[in-house]
Amino acid sequence: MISLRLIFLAFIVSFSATAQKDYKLWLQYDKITNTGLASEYRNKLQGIVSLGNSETLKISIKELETGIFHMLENKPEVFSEIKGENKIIIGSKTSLSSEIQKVAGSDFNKISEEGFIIKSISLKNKKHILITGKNDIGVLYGVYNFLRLLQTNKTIDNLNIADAPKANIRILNHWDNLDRTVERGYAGFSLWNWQKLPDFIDQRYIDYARANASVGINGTVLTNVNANALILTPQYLEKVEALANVFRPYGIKVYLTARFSAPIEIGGLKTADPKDADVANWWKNKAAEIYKRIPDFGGFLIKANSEGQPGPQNYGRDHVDGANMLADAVAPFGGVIMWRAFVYSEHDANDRAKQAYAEFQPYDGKFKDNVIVQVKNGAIDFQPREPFHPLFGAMPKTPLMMEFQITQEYLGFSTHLVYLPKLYQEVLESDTYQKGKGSLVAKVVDGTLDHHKLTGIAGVSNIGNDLNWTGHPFAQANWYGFGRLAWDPYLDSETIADEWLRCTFSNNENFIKPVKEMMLQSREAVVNYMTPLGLHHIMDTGHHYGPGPWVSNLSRPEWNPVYYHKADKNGIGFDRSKTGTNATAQYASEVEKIFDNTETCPEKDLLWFHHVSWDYKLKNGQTLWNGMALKYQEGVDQVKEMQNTWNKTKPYLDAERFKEVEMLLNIQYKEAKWWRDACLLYFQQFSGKELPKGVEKPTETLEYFKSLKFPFAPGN
Ligand code: BDP
Repeated sequence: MISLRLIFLAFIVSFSATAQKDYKLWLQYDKITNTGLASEYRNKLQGIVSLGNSETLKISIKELETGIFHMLENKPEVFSEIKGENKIIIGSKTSLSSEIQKVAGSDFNKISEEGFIIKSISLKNKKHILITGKNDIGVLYGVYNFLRLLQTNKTIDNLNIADAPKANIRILNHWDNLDRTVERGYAGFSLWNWQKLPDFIDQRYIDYARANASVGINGTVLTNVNANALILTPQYLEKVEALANVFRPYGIKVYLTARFSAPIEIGGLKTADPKDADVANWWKNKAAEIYKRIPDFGGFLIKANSEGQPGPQNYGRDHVDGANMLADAVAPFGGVIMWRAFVYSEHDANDRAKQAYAEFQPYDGKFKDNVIVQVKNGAIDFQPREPFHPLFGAMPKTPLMMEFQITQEYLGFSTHLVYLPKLYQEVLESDTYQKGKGSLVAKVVDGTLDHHKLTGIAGVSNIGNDLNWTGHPFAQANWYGFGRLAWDPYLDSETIADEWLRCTFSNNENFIKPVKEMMLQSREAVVNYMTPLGLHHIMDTGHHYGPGPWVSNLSRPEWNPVYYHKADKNGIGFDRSKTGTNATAQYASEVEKIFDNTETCPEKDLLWFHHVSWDYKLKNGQTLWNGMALKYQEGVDQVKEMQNTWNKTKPYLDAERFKEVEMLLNIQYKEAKWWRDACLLYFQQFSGKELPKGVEKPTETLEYFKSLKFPFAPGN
């Protein structure tokens, strides 16, 4: 009996240890094992001086206390005035004495409203560390950055850091429904427990805010872009208000999706025509009602006339009419309208990749000042690889906001380890040539290219109520990395991976080096085993789980994979060059020239822009068929490599997280082979060629792969 109880207790203890590690994300604050370093830190961090007592500063103190307590096993004392030496002094600019202001003086010129300064200073010959900003939120950002220095075992001598975000709106888009299902969510149900709100504040909301603030995310759209108007009713607004109150001191504004037909559905009007005075008034009153509850409400995100959602076109109006009407409603309160450019229509016979540009580009300069157009990173839909969206660089008079997908709808759900900052970086570094060489997408997004003040980066959240938040422990890196890149779109994804690994797992180089390598190549691996050489959208129907290149029976042509790969006896690929749909002409002429010609088109994008024969010669001398088959094999081999790497990490981390990732990599390996075999067997029907040497023979038939059905695939 006793031993049974002991076993049970041991189970509980180990279970909660895993849960805690997974749950704590990158804010582990593990004990610093390098004893020399730890004692050095301890000497230099002998207390906290807080110059102010706002909620945000209280959070800053608590975070410092928690971090230092766990990392150095030393609870720092908190003072309200500067005494002795080696204190961490925190406070915003106006709370600093003139003496300290003088020391930090010119650094304030380097930062914007949300920026921070971390500086080693000397006051009356006593050394201290100052963490400040123009506002308290800058102080909090500084505190998280300072703690990261400790977490990553960096020196804290001669600190002189001044940093500020490059985009204003750094926001998560939750595709969360009011019934708590999450569209394209693979990490459980929605965090928002609408039924218990507003009275029950789940600790999760607070930890969510901490995690976001620690990487500089300052906004959250709580609801799905496929919106439900009920969120705008008092019953729900009361709950939204409660969440806004939790997030506010962390610098996070709440936004909602606005269903365009809400005036009819919840307002009792006969129309939602944006030119109708009653409709415009309804939205004005709705905005006033929301701002009364939530004075810092961010604004609305709108998906209109896209995939069946209502919009201004239902009334013969256009996107500008719709966006500007809503912009007027929120303008008096400083609100913003994020209007999505994700549009395509089954009634438009044009190449789907061209439709958003065709529709939106002519609107350039026509939106009100508080409208920002939200554009997905590529012209189709969050594929493992897409060339950058041609709207970037084509609407200089309109603020454009980047929309990345963090949740892995098309990248293996939360079972595949894919480090997405690599993808984000590739897009942000792309050159639009809008104003000649160097007109990077990042410069469009941060507003520097066209001098826009309203700027933003959105990420479709991968967060749910799973213990580890994101389904896969490594998917936490995608949340983290998104935040870091939204703060600074010029950061290197390798640096981000390094930071994240150290904060989440260990500072041991024997762990960091190989695992970082593994993360960095994981994105190329998924491209290889799913959609090499520019293939895209060949995932199975609806749920997008697993391969489905054969699917051809969906009602809308552009929902069928066959529309995208166009495989036939002559070859494979979508001809978007001059000889085809001429989508290449939507890019600046320098870019157009590169993409238009098979000679200059990067091979990674070849089949995105060109239909080439099975015998087409690739740069490495292989025929296209052989090269493609070898890429699929390479993807599988890369996952095998990832498994080998992971297996060697066992000594460096807790058994539970080791095991979790080990199991997930096993699934990924199985599914990579599934992708390879299913796609190659299917395309082989057209190429009529043998698999080249080096590619493993499929163990199942094409019929078998086609017969697989997943009626309950998540996120659908
Ligand atoms: C697609 C998703 C769909 C979303 C849509 C969107 O399959 O669930 O509603 O994008 O972004 O990727 O609106």
